[in-house]
Formats: sequence, C-alpha cells, structure tokens
Amino acid sequence: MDQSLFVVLVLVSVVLIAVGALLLRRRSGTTDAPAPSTEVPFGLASRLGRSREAWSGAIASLFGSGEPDDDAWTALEDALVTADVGPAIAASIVGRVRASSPTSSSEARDSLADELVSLFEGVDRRLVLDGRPSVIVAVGVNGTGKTTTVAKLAHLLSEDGHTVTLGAADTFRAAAVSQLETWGDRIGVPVVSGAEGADPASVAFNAYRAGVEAGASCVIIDTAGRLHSRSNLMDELGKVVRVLANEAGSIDEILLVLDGTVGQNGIAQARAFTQAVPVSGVIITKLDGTSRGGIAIAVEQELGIPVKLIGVGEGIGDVVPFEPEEFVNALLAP
Ligand SMILES: Nc1nc2c(ncn2[C@@H]2O[C@H](COP(=O)(O)OP(=O)(O)OP(=O)(O)O)[C@@H](O)[C@H]2O)c(=O)[nH]1
Ligand SMILES: [Mg+2]
Repeated sequence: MDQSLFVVLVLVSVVLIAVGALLLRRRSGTTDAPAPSTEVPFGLASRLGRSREAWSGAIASLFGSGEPDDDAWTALEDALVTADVGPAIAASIVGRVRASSPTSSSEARDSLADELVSLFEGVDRRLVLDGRPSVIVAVGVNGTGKTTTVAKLAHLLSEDGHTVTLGAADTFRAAAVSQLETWGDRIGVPVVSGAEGADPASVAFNAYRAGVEAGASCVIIDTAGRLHSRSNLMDELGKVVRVLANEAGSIDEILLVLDGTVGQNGIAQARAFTQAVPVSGVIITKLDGTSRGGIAIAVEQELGIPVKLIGVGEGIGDVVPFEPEEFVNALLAP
C-alpha cells in the first residue's frame, strides 16, 4: 500500500474512534466537570469513614421507599441513638428535622446538618494559653489516647511557635515514661520524668519548674490512665492538679481525653472526671476508628464541657481543633 495512503487511513481511524468515544460519553451522561465537592479540610470525611457510613446510611434510607412515614423517622432517631447522640437529644433533633418537612434525602441532610451545627454554636473552643508558661494537664481512663494526644498537642503547639516542656506524670508504668520520651525525641521536645512509682504530683511539679527554667511557653502534663470509679486514683489526680495550681497560680487547661469508640460510657467517665477536677475541655480520640461520632454532641449537651480537639489517627499530626461545621459536614457527607 502507498505509504501516504496508509498514514491518512490511520489518521482517519484515530479521528473516528475519538468522535465515537466522545458521543458515547455524552450519551451516558458523563462529563469531565468535577462533582460538587463536599470535601472538608484535613480529609476529615474520609478519616471519619465508618462514623460517616452510619450517618449517611440513616439519611439515605429515610426516603428509601418514598415519603418517610413514622417508622422511617423512628429509624432515623434510632440511628442517632446508635451513633451515641443520646436518646433525648436524638428525639429532639429528629423532631425538628421532621418539622422542616424535607422532600428529599438531600433536604433532610441539610436540615439535620443545620440542627447539629446549631447544637454546637456559641461555645468558645480555643485552648486557653494565658499562663507564663501555660499549664495543660491531660486526664482520662486507661487507653483513651492521653500520651499520644499529649505528644500530638506538643507538636501542634510547637508548630504554632510555642516552646513546650512535657511532664511524664504517669509513674505507674516504666513503659509510659519511655513512650512519652520516644515521642519527645521525635518532635524535639524535652520530657521531664520521675522514677517508677514516684508521686505523680511531684513529677508534675518538677516538670513545671523545668519548663519555667527552660523558658517554655507551655508545659503539658501526661497523667496515668485511671478508672473513673476508683476514688483513690481520682484523689491522686486531684493532688496533681492542686500542686500544679499552687505552683503556677492556675492551670490553663485540664483536658479530658475520651475514646470516641466507647459510646455512652464516655459520658459516665466525663461526669466522674469533672467531679474530681475542673475539666475545661474534652478531646475525643479515635474518631477515625469504629466511633460513631455522636459522643461529641452528648458530652457537650449533657455536661456543658466544650469539645476542643479531636483525634483522627495515630500519627503525630492527627489531632485537629474541633470545628463543628466541618465535623458535621464530614459526618453527613453522602
Ligand atoms: N486510630 C487512632 N488511634 C489512636 C488515636 N489516639 C490514640 N490512639 C491509639 O490508642 C492507643 C492508646 O494510646 P495511648 O496514648 O497510649 O493511650 P493512654 O490514654 O495514654 O493509655 P494509658 O496511659 O495506658 O492510660 C495507641 O495505640 C494509640 O496509637 C486516634 O485518634 N486514632
Ligand atoms: Mg498513657
């Protein structure tokens, strides 16, 4: 075959294939335009993966078989309770969403988002860092993520220009001290510790003094996990807080670290800790895990303690300020 005829044939085939593909795409309705974005900063929607599935599923099934009836609304209420919102709050939220008479699942989603965001409104969630140095104490039951969160917070504050000293006041386990020291090495923050079995209040005191000497702007104290029902351990925590407050003049933040996956038990923990020490804020961890997220609403509504930060992973950067609108959008993202 003539060489130029061959080239022309190839070109014509390429053009025909391209036109055909374009027509097919048009017919199937796909375009290159990006879908409307429901993305939120920090990739929160994808981090909240499993929490999100539960919420979106509940909304989607509301209009699953036409107009929602009583059973469908009850199912949504049940889903909120299952997501740890708490029964009374769930009933009132669903009542208001229903009263807004949504005609589609996307209207229901918007109405639910508005209701949830309004529950979180009017709360100052900023960390108080007034002291020189400011003092932050992390408290909570065993395994909620205190030590990891203390390290993450130290990193967050360092990035924000603070100089941080850490105090390892969990003297029950030698491993607890080395865990914090490892984090300290990694993020370049000094860690003050005591001997295993030492009085945690004295370690906290020494850490504060070391922070002052080092010219730190912030001293963060990690404490041992303790069951909220053990009164001797709660008294011990009271002593840590008293000694620190005496020395520093006041404590800027006592942050209760709650594991977001424990559900309503978190409320019982929060209640006991607030009775033992003046908890000023809550950090909910493991929201990337099997948590259902509703505990953030329950803890604020039932106890009036602001959720200040959330933990969304095991990495050093995985603590972020709690932004209600972003959190709600991420939970309800379709
Ligand atoms: N997925 C996930 N894991 C987390 C998060 N925060 C902490 N963890 C993990 O939870 C486990 C316990 O964390 P720790 O920081 O040791 O908890 P703790 O409260 O200090 O534990 P105790 O000192 O024994 O009371 C570790 O494996 C952490 O990596 C989080 O936000 N998401
Ligand atoms: Mg710990």
